[in-house]
Amino acid sequence: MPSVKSAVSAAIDAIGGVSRIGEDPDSLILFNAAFSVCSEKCRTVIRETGFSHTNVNVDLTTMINYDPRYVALRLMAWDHAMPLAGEIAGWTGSSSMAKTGFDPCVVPLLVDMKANGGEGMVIVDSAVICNYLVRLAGGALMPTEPHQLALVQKHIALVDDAPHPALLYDALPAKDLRPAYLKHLTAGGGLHLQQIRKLKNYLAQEGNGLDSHVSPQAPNCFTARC
Ligand SMILES: N[C@@H](CCC(=O)N[C@@H](CS)C(=O)NCC(=O)O)C(=O)O
Repeated sequence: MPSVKSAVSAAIDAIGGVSRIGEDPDSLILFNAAFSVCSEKCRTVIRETGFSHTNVNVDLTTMINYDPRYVALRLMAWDHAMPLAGEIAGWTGSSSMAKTGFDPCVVPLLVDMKANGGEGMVIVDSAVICNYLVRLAGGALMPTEPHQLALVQKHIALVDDAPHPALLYDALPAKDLRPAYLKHLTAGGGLHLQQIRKLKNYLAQEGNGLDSHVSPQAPNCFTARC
């Protein structure tokens, strides 16, 4: 298994889009996408903490989030006890990791290079990342009064479980209910199908490094996605 540090370098080589913010930007690295609600939550919290960090802008429109070098980094946060996204029956439109499982291909993702005695730790899921950052900052962003705290937690859970806009369209192009100007952006077979094609191409590449995670029944598929 590669180190967190080398997995981060490989993912950054694949993605680019690096901005260094503050005086000590090497400890915290936030992989996220500009037009992603989950990413926006994490960007807001990290900004509020005032932590220096490296921001890695993952351009979802190019589907670079399916690159095996990013997926390999993300899989470092998977504890294998959690089902993969797609393995839990029933489509709800929610992208809550707790309810729908671990998705190896999405943003946001945080790396804390100082954690685990300097070995580094990969943290995924926006709610988990926000809670982690708040704790790292000493908790000051969270209320201590129990009812206030419960209210904040309720709001976090509501957002986490709300049907995700990106999941509300395109799985079946005929059910795409978006306005025409947005439909136009993903014309030609549906975003979902384009994503599956991109993923299959990556998985078919020699030495993609993901062999142990690929479905034995369908060798060019992730169990989770295809
Ligand atoms: N529960 C996850 C959801 C992550 C998620 O669905 N991310 C979306 C953007 S908000 C994504 O990366 N989509 C890209 C794709 O599915 O290819 C979280 O809160 O982090």
